[in-house]
Amino acid sequence: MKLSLARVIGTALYAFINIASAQEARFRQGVPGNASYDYVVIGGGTAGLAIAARLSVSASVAVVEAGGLYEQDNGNQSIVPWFGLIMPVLATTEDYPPQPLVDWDLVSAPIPSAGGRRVHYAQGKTLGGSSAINTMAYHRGTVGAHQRWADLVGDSSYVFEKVLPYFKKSATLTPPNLAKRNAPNATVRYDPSAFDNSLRGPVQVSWANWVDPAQSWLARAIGQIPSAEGFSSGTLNGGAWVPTTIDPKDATRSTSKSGYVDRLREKSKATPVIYLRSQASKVLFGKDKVATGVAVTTEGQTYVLTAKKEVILSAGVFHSPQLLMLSGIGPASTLSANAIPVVANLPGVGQNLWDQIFFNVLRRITVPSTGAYLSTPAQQNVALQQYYGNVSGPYSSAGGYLSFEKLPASFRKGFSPRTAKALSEFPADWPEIEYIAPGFPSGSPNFSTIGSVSATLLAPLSRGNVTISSASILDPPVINLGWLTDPADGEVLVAAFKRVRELWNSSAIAGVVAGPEIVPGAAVNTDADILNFIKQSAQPIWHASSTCAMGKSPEKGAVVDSKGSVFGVKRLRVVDNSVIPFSLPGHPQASVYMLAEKIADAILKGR
Ligand SMILES: Cc1cc2nc3c(=O)[nH]c(=O)nc-3n(C[C@H](O)[C@H](O)[C@H](O)COP(=O)(O)OP(=O)(O)OC[C@H]3O[C@@H](n4cnc5c(N)ncnc54)[C@H](O)[C@@H]3O)c2cc1C
Ligand SMILES: *[C@@H]1O[C@H](CO)[C@@H](O)[C@H](O)[C@H]1NC(C)=O
Ligand SMILES: *[C@@H]1O[C@H](CO)[C@@H](O)[C@H](O)[C@H]1NC(C)=O
Ligand SMILES: *[C@@H]1O[C@H](CO)[C@@H](O)[C@H](O)[C@H]1NC(C)=O
Ligand SMILES: *[C@@H]1O[C@H](CO)[C@@H](O)[C@H](O)[C@H]1NC(C)=O
Ligand SMILES: *[C@@H]1O[C@H](CO)[C@@H](O)[C@H](O)[C@H]1NC(C)=O
Ligand SMILES: *[C@@H]1O[C@H](CO)[C@@H](O)[C@H](O)[C@H]1NC(C)=O
Ligand SMILES: *[C@H]1O[C@@H](CO)[C@H](O)[C@@H](O)[C@@H]1NC(C)=O
Repeated sequence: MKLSLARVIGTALYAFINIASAQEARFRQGVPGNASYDYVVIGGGTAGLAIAARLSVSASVAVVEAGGLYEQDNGNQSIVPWFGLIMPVLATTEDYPPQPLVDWDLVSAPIPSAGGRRVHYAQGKTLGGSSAINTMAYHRGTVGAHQRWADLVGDSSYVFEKVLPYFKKSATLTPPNLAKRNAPNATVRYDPSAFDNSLRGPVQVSWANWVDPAQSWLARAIGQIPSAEGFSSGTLNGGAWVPTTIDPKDATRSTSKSGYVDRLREKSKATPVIYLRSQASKVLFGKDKVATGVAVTTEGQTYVLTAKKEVILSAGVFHSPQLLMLSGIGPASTLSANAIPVVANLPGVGQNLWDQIFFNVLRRITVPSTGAYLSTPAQQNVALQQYYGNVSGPYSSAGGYLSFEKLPASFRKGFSPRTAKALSEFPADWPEIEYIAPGFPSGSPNFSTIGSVSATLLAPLSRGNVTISSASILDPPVINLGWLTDPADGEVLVAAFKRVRELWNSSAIAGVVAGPEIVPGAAVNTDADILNFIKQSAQPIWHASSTCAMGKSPEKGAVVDSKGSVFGVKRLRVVDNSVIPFSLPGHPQASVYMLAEKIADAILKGR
């Protein structure tokens, strides 16, 4: 027994070391120094690697990525699904533990409307970007949200039916393995026609071979209406076990790097040249405001990557607007305040920051959660055998149960007429709230799990902004999250709080709930107290978006057109979550991949 365990671990360790040292040789690495390519992509993240890989089929492509390889720099934290839900980079308080090898260490400006707090906002700084540190939930937006996208940008190719081929092109779905899945009571529902595995989409999407028992109970409270088709067919209503970006072959995280670099490389010699640990400092322009290349610094050496066709900016929601401003594209007042010559006065750069926030209500439950199965070295050894020997067990899973709804009528009675009207302007199929219900080991002999039911605001009316404090790339972007600056958001979250308390009270879980509420506790009862609790405790779910919004015209705040091309200059696009004109309801990574596929296709077709 001991011997075989040692062998399992030994084999895993050997494999791990081998993977780490072989990684750098697995793709073409850029050598610092002036060079010329058809396309230069800034940011090897979620969107950046997807678009670079597709373009490299018929063009030379360079990717400039500030981070290194997460397989080396973050190891199991970024590879083993379970760690993806508990790793330190997810801390949101100002005194978070820094993880500089994989995170940008961004901390927001104080948020006066949310208790004056500063928030650590994780953003992947590694090849793969935020797809290498996210919590892996995979789903898509709604038909109504896509219609709104199409209407807002004046391009009917953004309706759900027209983007569906790009969702399909980016991802492969593996159905659940019911023989290995430990919980027959956690029925998976999905619509196979929402995927097309013959396209061999690089991102792997699957359901893990492990269900958290505590979540299987909490699911009963938050998912009274099960979703018939899962969340990838254009509806988000009711609850479902969400699929995750996990490769079912070995239960490892699937990222833009593992999908669009490692997998595609195996099929084709055409791969981008990747400059690791290299930071772009600005986009360079020639005459007629044509983007000609990118200034890059690698370990102190500064050089120019010339773009013969286009520069594509995919540095993410905070750094794409920063780089535009440093390059002379942004609000003229911000540029002149930082002595940056104006190339294009685009007032919308950095504005229109959408951010979804959530709060938790905690109670005791008597069913153990996943963490309880890993709380002793002996249990961890069993779980390691399940994971490495059988691709199963607690380490193999990150997935959970999600549910979505517009708040029921009984919770809307307190809304001001203004709030009610603002909410009525969202599409009919756009959920206002998402519920997630994980559990954590309690460490108490009296009950096994601290259960958390959270509500995330998916219809926020507050907007933040991103700006700069200097003309230097070495200074981080200044992030004003703007949470709860619109009073409607407070009204909706207070109503959602009461809804969460009701869900906790549901008879479906009464048998496993023990004792009174732990957080915030019964003393928090009036609307004012509830709102104060939310201001003091709200957290980001890391879905910030829309700071370089796509739209019809720069006068109305748009930064790029519906092909991602930046207004007022030539041969420069932005392609990442910053250009989606609003936060789609729910989790964005599937939509970011779709967008990269869609724009790559447009570029390849000469549009
Ligand atoms: C902790 C966390 C959890 C999340 N959970 C989920 C989830 O469960 N499901 C889901 O759908 N979404 C989730 N998201 C959101 C989703 O992962 C992101 O919205 C998405 O990955 C963003 O993709 P992007 O291409 O816009 O940016 P990114 O993937 O962040 O890519 C930007 C890249 O640009 C690089 N870069 C930036 N500046 C420079 C520069 N100057 N020079 C060179 N390189 C630069 C960065 O290092 C990075 O690699 C989560 C995000 C986080 C951070
Ligand atoms: C690299 O290109 C820049 C800009 O074109 C130029 O100023 C510089 O001299 C070049 N460096 C080398 C080593 O050729
Ligand atoms: C579901 O099944 C698992 C495994 O048998 C069990 O631990 C869990 O309590 C069950 N959940 C519910 C809601 O019955
Ligand atoms: C491996 O999975 C099978 C089901 O496919 C299960 O019967 C077996 O018990 C598992 N083994 C371990 C060690 O978990
Ligand atoms: C936990 O159980 C112990 C022993 O039964 C008891 O003394 C204690 O009050 C309990 N604590 C809580 C928080 O219920
Ligand atoms: C950004 O938002 C902050 C806080 O809401 C506001 O004070 C500031 O004027 C805004 N800055 C810019 C550049 O828009
Ligand atoms: C929850 O149930 C308790 C006990 O039945 C009741 O007193 C309380 O009002 C309920 N709370 C909510 C929010 O439904
Ligand atoms: C991941 O790291 C390697 C090398 O340190 C260990 O051998 C593995 O046991 C570990 N995996 C898990 C699931 O913790």
